[in-house]
Amino acid sequence: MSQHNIISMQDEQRLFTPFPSKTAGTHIRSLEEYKRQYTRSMEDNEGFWAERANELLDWFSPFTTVLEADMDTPDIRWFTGGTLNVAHNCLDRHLELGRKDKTALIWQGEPEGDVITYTYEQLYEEVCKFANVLKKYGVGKGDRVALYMPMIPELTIAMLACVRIGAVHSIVFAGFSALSLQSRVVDCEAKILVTADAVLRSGRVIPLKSNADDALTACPSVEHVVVVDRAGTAEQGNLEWKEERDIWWHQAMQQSDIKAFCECEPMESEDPLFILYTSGSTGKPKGVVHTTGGYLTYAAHTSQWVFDIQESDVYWCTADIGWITGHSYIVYGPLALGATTVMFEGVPSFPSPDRFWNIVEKFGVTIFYTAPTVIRALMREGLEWTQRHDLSSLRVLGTVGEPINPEAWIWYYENIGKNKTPIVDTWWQTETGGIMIAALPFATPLKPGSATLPLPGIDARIVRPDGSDAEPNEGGHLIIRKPWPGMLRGVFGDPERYKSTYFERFPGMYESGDGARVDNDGYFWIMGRLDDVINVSGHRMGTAEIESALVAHPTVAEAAVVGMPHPIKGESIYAYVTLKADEEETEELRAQLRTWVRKEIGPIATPEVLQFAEELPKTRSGKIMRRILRKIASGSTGDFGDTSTLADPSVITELVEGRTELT
Ligand code: 6R9
Repeated sequence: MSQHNIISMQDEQRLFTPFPSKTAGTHIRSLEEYKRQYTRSMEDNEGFWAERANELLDWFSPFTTVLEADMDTPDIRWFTGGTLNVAHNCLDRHLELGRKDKTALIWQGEPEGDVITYTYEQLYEEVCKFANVLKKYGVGKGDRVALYMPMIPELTIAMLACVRIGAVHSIVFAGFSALSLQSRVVDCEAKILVTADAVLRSGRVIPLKSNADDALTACPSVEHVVVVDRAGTAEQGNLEWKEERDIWWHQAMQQSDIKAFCECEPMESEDPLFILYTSGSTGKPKGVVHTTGGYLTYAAHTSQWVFDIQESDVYWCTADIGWITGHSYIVYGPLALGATTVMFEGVPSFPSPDRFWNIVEKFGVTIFYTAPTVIRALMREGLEWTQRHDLSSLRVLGTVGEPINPEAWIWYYENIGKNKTPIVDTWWQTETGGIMIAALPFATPLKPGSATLPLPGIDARIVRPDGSDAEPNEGGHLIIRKPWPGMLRGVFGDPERYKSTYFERFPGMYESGDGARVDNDGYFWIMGRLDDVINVSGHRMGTAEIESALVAHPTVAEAAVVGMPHPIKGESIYAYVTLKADEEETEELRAQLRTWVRKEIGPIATPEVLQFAEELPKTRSGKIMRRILRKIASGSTGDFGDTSTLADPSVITELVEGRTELT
């Protein structure tokens, strides 16, 4: 995370006492109640989670054991003996609970007029139909289905259809390239890929199926591709079609044998639910595996307590479903609670920077969850955009993805929440399945820039490199000591990596990879990643991944990638590239290399700055000294600390000069 954030956060002293909630509500309403719940959850951890699992979910058969856990192997099992189905919990049971005609999903397309609302009954029917389509094309329990789709209702429908029949979905963000898609599809051996002809973004039509076609040239497991007609590009003759492989979504759904009823597959609590790939510090993205009973309990539990979702709420999380935030807080959490969830296809700035506020006003959104990068970008646009809209429906605001700088927090609080709406800053990860550290909106006093306190059930600590407890205010590794139901259960196909990434360094604990400190009041201040992962606009990018994309280019000999502070994105990507002998450092090649990365991984991985370097700073044993590269990227020209292990100290001077020439 950027330096200015850390500094301003260390000085942050403001405290905002909680507001009384205007809704009656059954959830936690005071700090005392939070403390009582927290203490109880630590003393009787299994009792606490068993109670939540039974309160929140409908089980076909009750679980007989709450937890079997070995954090060393690791082998974690929650709610064994229990069977359930996630689609049943998100849809079917609500039909009997009087929510048949309640709006489950409000979809706002990118064009203002494209709005579709689904009642719980309508969503149920669509999901049943698509589940039948999947079955018809050979998908069964345990099979993987890859979803590479825009933010359209068919994505939510496809997810729920998969889990209804026990298939495991693996969603690949539609902004990823053909190659990124390919490596994920190959890794999880998906049987079917669901995609769309194109994505609508900022008024443009961006082809999507053509990427899928490119990816599938080397994905032998994929038997069929289901294609949603989002943009009508086929009519313009712009779509390649493989008759025996490709199927139109709308045609498949209209077939006479596709009924609007499909039995739910009873799943064991520990049956896999989905795989979601996320970047790590080394190698290829990891397929994080989440399982059925624990994940859904956790998604529902955190949705209820952190967002205070009530029956009448209109809840909107602005994330893309291609990331974990969308999985847990657009789809599974809110629908398990029977809430009304909003899904938006577009971006905050198109056609104008008041798009979000327009949507809040249009649908009377009461709970709004977004990312600091969005807040910072909209802050820059000025208040004329927020003042145009009636935002008085809002009662809870949230943020996620990266630390929020106090300035952005205060802007959000004053101009969106109008000084009367709590902000929940939620710290969590793809691996944690749901929110871990966050305020409870009508209970926790807030400090701008702090994710505040661990949720009941979560034993979060800061430890030193040797595993001992850090003192208050001492920065260290953020770890979790007790298992929790939403935690990952594996890295798909790679048990060794599962263990070594998360459970090896600190025995018996889950290692998050984040640095943090806890202040004298027990508040957590997240300082960002401690490993080689960059957080660009709230999205995790592994430096190793970008480096290997760069060195795959025929002109590149060596590459090193680091994060650089960025006023809106939090961090952006800074790449140092050494060319092969005889290659020339031209502006054209610089542009080519940036485009290359974009094509290899996707637009979010494009280096903001690409500096040619004769040489990289290395130790005598040949290790690149990233610490120095990070310093130069952030604009510092002196004080490089201990450079005695550098093989050739003059490299630094050259790099600093090279940077100055760039800017
Ligand atoms: C949910 C999500 C996880 C990483 C995580 C941390 C950063 C997320 C944060 C935050 C400070 C917050 N992060 N929320 N840092 N404050 N409220 O973003 O998952 O994409 O896996 O990223 O994001 O560094 O380790 P994921």
